[in-house]
Amino acid sequence: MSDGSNALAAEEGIKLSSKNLRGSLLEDLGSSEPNLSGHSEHLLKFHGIYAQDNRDVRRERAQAGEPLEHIFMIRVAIPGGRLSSRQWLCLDDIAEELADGSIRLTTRQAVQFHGVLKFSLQSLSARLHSHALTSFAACGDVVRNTVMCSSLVSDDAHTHVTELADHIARTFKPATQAHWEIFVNGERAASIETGDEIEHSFYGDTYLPRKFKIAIAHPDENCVDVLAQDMGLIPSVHPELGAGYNVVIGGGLGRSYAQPDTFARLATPLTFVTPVELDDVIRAVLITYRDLGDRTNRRRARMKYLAVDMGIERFYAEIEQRYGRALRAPLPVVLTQADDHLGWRTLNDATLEVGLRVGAGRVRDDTKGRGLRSALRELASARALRFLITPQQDIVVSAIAPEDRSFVVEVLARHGVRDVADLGGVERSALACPALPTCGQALAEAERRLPSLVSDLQSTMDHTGLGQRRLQLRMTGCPNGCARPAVAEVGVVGRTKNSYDLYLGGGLRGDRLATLHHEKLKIDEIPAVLEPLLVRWREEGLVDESFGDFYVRVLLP
Ligand code: SRM
Ligand code: SF4
Repeated sequence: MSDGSNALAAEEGIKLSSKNLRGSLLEDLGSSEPNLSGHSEHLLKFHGIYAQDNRDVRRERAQAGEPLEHIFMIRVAIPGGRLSSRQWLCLDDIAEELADGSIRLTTRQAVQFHGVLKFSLQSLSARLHSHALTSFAACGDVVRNTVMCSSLVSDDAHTHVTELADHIARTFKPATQAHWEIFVNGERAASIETGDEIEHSFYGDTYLPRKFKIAIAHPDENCVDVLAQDMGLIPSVHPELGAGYNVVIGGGLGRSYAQPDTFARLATPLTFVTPVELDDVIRAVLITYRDLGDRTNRRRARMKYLAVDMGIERFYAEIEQRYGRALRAPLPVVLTQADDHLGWRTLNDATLEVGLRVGAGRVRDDTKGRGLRSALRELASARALRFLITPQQDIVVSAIAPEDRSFVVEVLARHGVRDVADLGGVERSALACPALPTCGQALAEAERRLPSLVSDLQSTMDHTGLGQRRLQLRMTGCPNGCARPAVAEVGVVGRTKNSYDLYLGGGLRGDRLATLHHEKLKIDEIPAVLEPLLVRWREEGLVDESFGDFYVRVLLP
């Protein structure tokens, strides 16, 4: 809800006066200051860049009267998470030379660099550009990186959707040339005129009220958490119209403790579309959101609130009006499971791929020159492969010739990359957001505390006799929910510096929200709270029943 004043959020004015996302970014980037002005920081997000500071040293710096340690995070939008060997090597070089030495795979199949200095932002962007990569529109009030099941990307059987994430990225990217002027050429390219007629797209001058997320699910599995999205596309076959997409809309997981009328919501079915109708339906939904979404309160500006506040029927009628035709009824949405894409698999064209676990998405070495980062670098240097980032922060190395299997196995083993068979049942699917020290919104640790929580929970599983049964754990440093704890079997959500809320009962199909089970637990208390529930799962659970399903069937009060 707005505060009643209906005053536009300050960010709306910044967008409006930004000259198509330029503002004074070029001047600010050229100054000798290590940071940028507030207005520029907001605009920077549209270019995929977040101004941050190293929160580990905040206090000691303040005590010493020193300024913040200003650093930047750059998010590279990678539709469907698909990269070539050359692109992977480019990312690896950047991590080494311009960032903190790590490549951070995200829950939306993008890549983040942390710890970048202001003076490196333009050269980093130019390097991305030279490898057909960009951070533009990875953040900001626009269509974000489109997520797509990695099996859809690599399977021949799904060639009709293989290019869809790229297509959506191209079609719904803002038209402005600002990014290329400011970050790639350094100055306005001579051939570029800045007339509105060239730069104007359906976004208009103030873009969307907030971010907008699209995912394309596999028809048979839900690794993308399709119902957590503003818009989900599920490839489906209509009995009369043939192949197309079942469209769901209005999902989103973020909440705010400060604002009790914020909530997580699963997307609801809108319509079935044929491939030729798809762009028009996406555009109609975006325009409805653009025109009617809340621009006064950014905490309540996501499309899910518009859908709920307006009422689904009226909201759908508004979309239909902008679409200009009646929307067809959707097909039933049935989600059965989520594949983690780990381990070896043979593709239809007889090439191979191997999915590798990446703890909290952080690709780095254990020691200099040895570890996952070096292993992937060696593979990318030696062969023309495909690297697919998954929505579980993992990586699939694909397009491996059958005769290269032993080479890949040898490289991975030499660098100590663990085989999927050696992963524990908790570790295998655990996710965490970056949280401290980079995220400005973090209330508590997440990524850095994940390994010890995984290990403690695995011990609990072991001594309760559950051993390697799967338990899906997702941890975040605040309720924004970046690692999607709101749909996890076990969601651990930062509440204060030293406490977490425990959510239980989401599931592997991603079709159910988890329920708040216990508030303000210290992290060390979590295994003990879970233990009696796990014992009952072992004793009373049905054959192959997951913990999330058991919790909802038996334990939920
Ligand atoms: Fe997120 C904000 C990291 C996926 C909901 N998210 C942030 C910021 C940029 C913090 C900030 O605003 O200052 C985090 C950067 C921290 C850092 O130091 O890197 C951040 N979000 C991430 C990533 C990297 C988590 C990860 O471990 O992979 C994911 C990057 C996605 C990408 O590549 O585009 C990421 N964020 C998500 C998801 C999951 C998803 O999209 O599938 C969600 C929940 C779904 C949703 O959007 O509802 C999510 N992030 C948020 C929110 C809450 C938004 C809301 O309106 O409810 C914020 C806060 C905000 O936007 O103001 C946020
Ligand atoms: Fe930051 Fe919160 Fe997202 Fe974690 S969930 S990255 S703490 S905004």
